[in-house]
Amino acid sequence: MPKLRLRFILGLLLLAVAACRQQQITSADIRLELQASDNRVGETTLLASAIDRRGNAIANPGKLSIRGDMSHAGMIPVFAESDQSTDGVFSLPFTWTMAGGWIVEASLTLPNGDKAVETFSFEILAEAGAEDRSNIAHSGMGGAPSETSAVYMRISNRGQADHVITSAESAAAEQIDFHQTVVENDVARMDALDALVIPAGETLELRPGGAHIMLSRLTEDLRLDGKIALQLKCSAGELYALDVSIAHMPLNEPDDTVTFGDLVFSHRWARPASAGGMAHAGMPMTEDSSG
Ligand SMILES: [Cu+2]
Repeated sequence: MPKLRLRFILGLLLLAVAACRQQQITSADIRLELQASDNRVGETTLLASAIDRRGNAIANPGKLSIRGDMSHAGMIPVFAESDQSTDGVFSLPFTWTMAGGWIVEASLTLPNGDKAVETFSFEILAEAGAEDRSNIAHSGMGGAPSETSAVYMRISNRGQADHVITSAESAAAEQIDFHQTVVENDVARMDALDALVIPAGETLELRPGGAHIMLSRLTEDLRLDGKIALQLKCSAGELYALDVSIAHMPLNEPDDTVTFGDLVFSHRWARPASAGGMAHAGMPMTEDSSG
């Protein structure tokens, strides 16, 4: 039967393709594995390997880059990199800088230039005996990887009196808080701030690893290159309506300066995030999240 013969030839072809691929590994042939030696705040060793289709670690698979981000968006990412593996296992020193949910992205660049990228989530516990160091409620922090974001900006006070911003609102998030990242003994934690104070004649810079405006329980996706509206309220009762650009990192010299009385707002940006997660279930679709 010609049909059977055709199948036989196809089978041979597939075998030949598979044989070729084992010599020239591509990202489609492998999956990445990642383990941490310790899941408490502090130093750890990440063990990573590239596994072939038969379940074996591939020797010298290429160069591995690691990026660790906290689900809590105000934190500075932690990086690690290595092109040295032993019996196919990379061993990378890494630091969990804070307790909470982490997303670790492992990116392997193969010798042929192909990239294999996978993400892993970790739940990191506080150091032994230090469980109550953070005064932030962790309710919104452990869920889906990106259901929080943080807003950063510069606020300059050109006046003679201090200004105090007491609250913030946005249609993009159900909960908005002011946070301050504090690093103590090489370990970062979050403290809640009652208000943002801009002393007379000074500039307050909200930045990753410092003070920031935390957006929790997002109601819409914060898409790269998009904008959200944010309203800040001053202790004197004034409202400052601002737009905030969605970006991965600080924008260089943006032309977004807005002045309200003594206060000058500029360099406003927030990290991309998706509403996702359980909190979003049953929410009406917005124009932005329909795509
Ligand atoms: Cu925060």
